[in-house]
Amino acid sequence: MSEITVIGLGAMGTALAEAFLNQGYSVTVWNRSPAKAEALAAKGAIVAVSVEEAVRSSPLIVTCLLVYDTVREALGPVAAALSGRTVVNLTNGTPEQAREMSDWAISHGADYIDGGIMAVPPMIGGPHALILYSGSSQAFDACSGQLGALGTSKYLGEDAGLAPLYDISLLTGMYGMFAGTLQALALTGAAGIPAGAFMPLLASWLQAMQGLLPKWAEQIDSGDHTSDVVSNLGMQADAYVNLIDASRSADVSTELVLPMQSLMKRGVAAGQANADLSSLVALLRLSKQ
Ligand code: FVH
Repeated sequence: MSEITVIGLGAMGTALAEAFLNQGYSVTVWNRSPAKAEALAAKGAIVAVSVEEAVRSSPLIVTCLLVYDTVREALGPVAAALSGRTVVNLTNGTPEQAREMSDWAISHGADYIDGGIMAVPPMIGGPHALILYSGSSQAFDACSGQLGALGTSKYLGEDAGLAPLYDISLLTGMYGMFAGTLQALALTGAAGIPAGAFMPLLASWLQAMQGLLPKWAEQIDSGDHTSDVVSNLGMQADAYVNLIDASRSADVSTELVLPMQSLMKRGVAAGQANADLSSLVALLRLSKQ
């Protein structure tokens, strides 16, 4: 018997297993392609020859596979062995998938915790690796010590869908920043400006703009989007046209920037020209309109 089983030894699963081993836990591992377990075996992991053996080896089962379907594919045939164990699924997915997985695991007698990893593999085990959890609070309390080996844990509540909801929302914010960065670099690059020369300015500008976000949260929660600065939506919508025109003149694609313009136009048409940009969030919630 071991304390923790890790199922899935891709880049992330391997980092998770290593972090548990580094904290002195006894760890059983399983991966579809057995070769990926060899390096962990050299570090003290026990390699299971089947998923069933892996599941039966520990009370705490951590899964980190590519997508939810692969988790069900792997665990489905050995569902009976899950009874009495805790499954912590750190595979990326949607809130709906997490709730379905939770119902499925509970129906087989297991406790279920879903997780969202806000880190890349080299960060695992360090304090900057944030791992979001939701699902059974009782099970989370019981294994929070072991999970602490992976990074900083944040438990969000009983609904298993919360961790993926926060995870996906954080990733959405990240991709928005990446999209803007790609556009900015294409535009400056088309003018022959090296990325290395422009990037420090962009990084510090993005950091300065982060200062607006707490006010947005207040405005969205209160519903009062009154603009008390000098950058209301109407002004920004007019200036935004220049982003599009400058890209077109430089023969840079506008595919990343056009959707924001369309939302700004909707906001102005809805009478929100004098409000702050935070007022646009309501227009994205289609069923509320
Ligand atoms: N890597 C990262 O930066 C991100 C950070 C945030 C969280 N994600 C999510 O973590 C999940 C695993 O990601 P990964 O980086 O470990 O992914 P891979 O290295 O591609 O490994 C995939 C593992 O899944 C196994 N697998 C795939 N299909 C099946 C299947 N049908 N049956 C059983 N196992 C399967 C694969 O096995 P193998 O190809 O080695 O045999 C790997 O173990 C993921 O949800 C990220 O979104 C990572």
